[in-house]
Amino acid sequence: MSSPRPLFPELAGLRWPLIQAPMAGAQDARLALAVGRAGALGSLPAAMLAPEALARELQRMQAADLPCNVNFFAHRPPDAVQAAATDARWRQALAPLRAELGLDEDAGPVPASRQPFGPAMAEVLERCPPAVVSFHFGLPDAALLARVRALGCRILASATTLREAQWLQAQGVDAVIAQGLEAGGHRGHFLDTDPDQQSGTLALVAACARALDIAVIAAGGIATAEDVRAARAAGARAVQVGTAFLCCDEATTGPLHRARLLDPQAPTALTNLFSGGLARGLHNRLMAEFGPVSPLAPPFPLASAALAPLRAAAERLGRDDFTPLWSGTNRAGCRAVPAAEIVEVLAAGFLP
Ligand code: FMN
Repeated sequence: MSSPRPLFPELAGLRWPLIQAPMAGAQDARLALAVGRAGALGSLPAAMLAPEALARELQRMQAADLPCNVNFFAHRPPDAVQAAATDARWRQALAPLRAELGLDEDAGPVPASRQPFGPAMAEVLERCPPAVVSFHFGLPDAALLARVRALGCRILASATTLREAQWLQAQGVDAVIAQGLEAGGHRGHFLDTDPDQQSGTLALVAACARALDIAVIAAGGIATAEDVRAARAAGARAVQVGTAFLCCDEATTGPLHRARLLDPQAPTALTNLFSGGLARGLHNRLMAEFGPVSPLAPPFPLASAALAPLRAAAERLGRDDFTPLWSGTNRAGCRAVPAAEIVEVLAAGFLP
């Protein structure tokens, strides 16, 4: 049985053009290693890691001699004055919920948990360059991007519209991850931030494949071999899958989150409440209190800091009221099995 054409020659060792989506907060190198051993490309999400922690994770991948994709955010942090004002308003809005849980002391502002790619991370990559680097929320500035390119890493970036994909191609990325509205976690948008401007995965992949000269990777709602086949028929050279890996043995997804993912009836929505950025997750109490999208939430990534004590207190009581339950719309692939089994199911979509 012949393998499909590799996404890049450097990745010829991969059996499948299948990328396990980087999922900050839900995985570490253990999942990426399991996926790599099963013949697909494992990813290391770096947005919530300190540089030294990323270096340790990368060494685990390199010790196993497996290629990997290291993923960074490339957002522009909000200015300090705007941040302070919106943070104070958000804390005030959360005060009744804090009181309900007996958390009457507000700890006050804490540093943002998600940092954009910067010089310290570039140094880590220079010490142990990965095969692939991907960015979410656009790209870092030209000088930083040039440092990554100089290492010979293949560069991928998420696009939620054709316009974003064309902009990324013009900046010289090697492939575009076409992230449809079905996708779990944060929208990677950076030019077209209104979800009404965005489309489902298959329509976006088809538009990108027609208009671009570089490879298109489909992301969003892909959970079965049939979904893989549909993405390829629309023009995708590879697929990136997140939600289907969230319940597998090697993911670090918490028990409350896992339980909700395995409930086929649970609805998802796009919400800005948990970080300030629009992301798809399962409905929970916080979304019911404020509506999934609220002008009270401060800009990305500030909203999560004020929620952290509420989340921890509710989780101690066994409740997911304030936990971000990231999920795509398609949970047909979520199973509590080794990641290799998820890879095997998806890989069937690449067979003739
Ligand atoms: N994408 C990133 O580029 N970086 C991240 O750190 C990241 N974190 C995510 C965390 C979770 C729990 C999920 C479900 C998705 C995350 N994503 C992230 C989005 C994925 O890259 C991808 O677009 C999405 O998972 C594809 O849709 P699917 O979940 O339906 O497979």
